[in-house]
Amino acid sequence: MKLVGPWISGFTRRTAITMKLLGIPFEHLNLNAYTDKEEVRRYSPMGKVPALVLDSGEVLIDSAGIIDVLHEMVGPEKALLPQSGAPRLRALQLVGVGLAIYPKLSALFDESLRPENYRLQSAIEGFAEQAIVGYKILEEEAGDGWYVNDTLSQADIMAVVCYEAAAQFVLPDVVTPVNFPRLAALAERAIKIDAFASTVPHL
Ligand SMILES: N[C@@H](CCC(=O)N[C@@H](CS)C(=O)NCC(=O)O)C(=O)O
Repeated sequence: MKLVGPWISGFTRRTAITMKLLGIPFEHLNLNAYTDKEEVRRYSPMGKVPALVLDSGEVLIDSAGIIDVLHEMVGPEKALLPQSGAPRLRALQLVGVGLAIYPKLSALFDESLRPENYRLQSAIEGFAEQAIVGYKILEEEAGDGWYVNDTLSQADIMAVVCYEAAAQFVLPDVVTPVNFPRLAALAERAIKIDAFASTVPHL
């Protein structure tokens, strides 16, 4: 299988972390949706990443659907999501918060690329405010271990992906270990694991 997209795409990174944790081998095609448009479109006609090219040649886009298929490949026992009930609901709630944060980071990053007098300050403030509400939820819900049943799940993966992208690139003055100590500790626990350490994002 081939995974198309760069680690700076949080959606691609969470997919890659999932594949590595599940022991599903893949070839990484480090193609950026914005700077490698033509090449990305060879695999993903709409230019979206991540795209997973299956061994059959079929292509799947959207990290949620891709991860669903990956979980199905390994079966519910190994899936990085509790199988049912309250733990599953909690994991999906937290993943939902992360999935809502990340596009705000992308929007903030896009705004930062505009010449200063073309930036819309109200939009920048709005995106940041929404993202920070999300980080506060993830911070409040974090403990000393992993989020759900102290077993690493999709909730931890998405929270770490969101924390690192903001802390390193998009909101480095706000999303700090001082303001979000539990998220910072979660990220520290995660980075000791190869799936996280080997997918560190670079601009
Ligand atoms: N919901 C999608 C979002 C994927 C997404 O927005 N990817 C961005 C890069 S992080 C992208 O492909 N941007 C290019 C574009 O939208 O044209 C997912 O979870 O995979």
